[in-house]
Amino acid sequence: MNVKLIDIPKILKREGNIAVLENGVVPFDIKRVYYLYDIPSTSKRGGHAHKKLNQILIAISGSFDVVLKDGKNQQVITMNKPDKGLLISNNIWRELENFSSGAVCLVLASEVYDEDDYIRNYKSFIAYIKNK
Ligand code: T46
Repeated sequence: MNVKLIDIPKILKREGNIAVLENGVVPFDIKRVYYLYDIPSTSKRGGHAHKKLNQILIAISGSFDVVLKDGKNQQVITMNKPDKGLLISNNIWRELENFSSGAVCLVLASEVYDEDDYIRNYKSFIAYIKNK
C-alpha cells in the first residue's frame, strides 16, 4: 500500500526535544498545514480519499488510529509518537479513530484545500481506483 512511516529527525536534549521537518524529509512541497484538536474520543474523522493530495500525519500529542484501504488491502496504524510521520499518498482511503484525550493530529499537505479533490463515498472510491 502506498503509505510509509517516516522517522522525523530530532534533537534530543535534557531540556526537551526538537523534531524538524524540512526539505528532503518531506517528499513534496508543503502548500498547507492544518491540525485536528479537541477531538471527542468517540469521533471518527476522515472517511475519504484524495485524487491528487499527498499528506503527512503526525500525532503531535496523544494518539489515534489510522485505518487505510487501497481497495485490495487494509491496515491500521497507531500514531502515538511525535517523531513519526505517516505519509499517505493519493488514492488511499483513510479513517481516523480512537483519539486519546488531548490528541492533536498535525497534517502537512501537498495541495491547498480543494473539495473537488475528495472522494467521500467508499463505493465511488472503489469505482474510481478500478478505472485508473
Ligand atoms: C484528511 C484528514 C486527516 C477546509 O475548509 N479546509 C481544510 O484545509 C480542511 C482540512 C477542511 N476544511 C473544511 C471541509 C469541511 O467542511 O472543514 C470541514 C471538515 O473537513 P473534513 O470533514 O474533511 O475533516 P476530516 O478531519 O475528516 O479530514 C481532514 C482532511 O480534510 C483530510 O484531507 O486526510 O483530515
